[in-house]
Amino acid sequence: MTQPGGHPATGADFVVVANRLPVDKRVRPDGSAVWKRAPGGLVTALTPTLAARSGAWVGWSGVPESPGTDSPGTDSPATDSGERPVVDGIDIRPVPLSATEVEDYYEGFSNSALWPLYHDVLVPPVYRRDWWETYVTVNRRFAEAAAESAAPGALVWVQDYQLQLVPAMLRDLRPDLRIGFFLHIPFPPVELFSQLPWREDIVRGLLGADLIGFHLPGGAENFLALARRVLGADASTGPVGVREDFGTVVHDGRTVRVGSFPISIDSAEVRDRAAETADRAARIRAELGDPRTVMLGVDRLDYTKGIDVRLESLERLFADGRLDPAETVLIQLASPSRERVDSYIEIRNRIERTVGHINGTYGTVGSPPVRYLLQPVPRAELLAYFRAADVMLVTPLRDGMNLVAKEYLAARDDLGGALVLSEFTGAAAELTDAYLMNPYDADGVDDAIAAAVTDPAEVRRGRMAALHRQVMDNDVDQWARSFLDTLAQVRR
Ligand code: GDG
Repeated sequence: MTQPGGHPATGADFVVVANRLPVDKRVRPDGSAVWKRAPGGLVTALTPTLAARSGAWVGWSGVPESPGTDSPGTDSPATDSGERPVVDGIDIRPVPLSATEVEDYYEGFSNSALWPLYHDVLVPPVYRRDWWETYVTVNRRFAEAAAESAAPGALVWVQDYQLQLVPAMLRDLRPDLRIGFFLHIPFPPVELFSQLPWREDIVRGLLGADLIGFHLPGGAENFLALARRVLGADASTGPVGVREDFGTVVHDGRTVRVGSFPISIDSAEVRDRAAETADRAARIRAELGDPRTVMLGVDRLDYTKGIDVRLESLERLFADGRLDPAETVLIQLASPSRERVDSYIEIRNRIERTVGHINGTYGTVGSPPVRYLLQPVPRAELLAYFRAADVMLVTPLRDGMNLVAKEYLAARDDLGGALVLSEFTGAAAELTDAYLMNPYDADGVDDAIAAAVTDPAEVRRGRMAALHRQVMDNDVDQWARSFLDTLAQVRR
């Protein structure tokens, strides 16, 4: 017997659990739903694995359910007239969230407590018990949906900070599963993490996994120290199997592996699609009046991304006469994000004030030096901007990895351009030939940007050749394989 998804009634062999589904749900006026594939790095990376096995994806559609369908539990996980969608061979398992749950679990606990706590407390985290309680409720709903979706002995891969309780909840429900967890954002040191009133619950939640992955060895080390401190667990760093950068935690009679797996992008796809945008890239430069230097920033509008850092540096470089505003344009593409969270409203206001100030002071009526877009741009257009930019500015105050930096490098198989990169990104650990800088050191930021603009062409080209090769040699497929191969080795 098969379910609507075409998979055996016993479930899928490989299940991804993530806050968002890899598809967007559109509701037609007649109330019926259409699902559209939403392209993203994770789904691209996992599609071959999902298609090769019977794969399912558990996640939220991005549309809050109206009251009345609130908290339906997992007896009726399908939200569309009982029919579960299958998109590109992936069995889609929607987890419904009410509008209130989106506010408390997603905007509240995930993005107003965990996100700032894990990013160096750049803004003060807000710890509210009602948000925490909804986080627990929603994590349980995801765990139940995963338990229902998985075949006996299946591999389940849980993603990111919104779902840190799922591994332990899922293990309680289904001890037969092999469970992996990957954190896409930084993992903070014990001294910061200990602020969290529910710190023990989070550590126990994560330790339900067989394998916990971070981008960097530093995140893994922070977690080991935390497990030792908070639970008194036996946690040690050291090689496990063939991997050097691994540690283990012994908890509840099980050995949990902890390691680093730096994520990447579909490098060849980015390179090939970007190469097709040469005409559009030339037109972008022409539309700007063919300035000598085009600089580019591409970010979700987030206070972690240091958009203010690069704008303030540009202003100093103009004021000090190190860059000429008549010959320089900065394109800042900012996609709106978490727009109802206070700290996001504040950073947006700050950025827009600074853009206005720079343009008011250094622009002419026809040519403001900063071109700022507060809207997502289509993928092909984004790639054309990468090809048009002489200098890419990636200046976060803290970032788990930063895929934009890697996408820019993959897009530049012409070996043009230069990358200015914050040391406080995960990407900096691998991209050592970039113009690296400390975003807290104003002089250092100015010097790095000035060097990226003025260094001789052969120096810039040499750096770009090394960086482009680095990204081409380390793609997202390797990332996924390395995590899943390690997880598959876990023996019960
Ligand atoms: C989290 C971690 C980690 C951006 N604007 C547009 C657009 N984008 C795309 C980029 C890139 C993605 O969004 C952003 O990825 P990042 O990695 O830079 O940042 P986060 O969203 O914060 O991601 C981060 C990541 O997870 C993966 O583990 O690297 O550290 O914070 O792919 O290209 N895409 C389009 N239009 C835009 O305007 N089409």
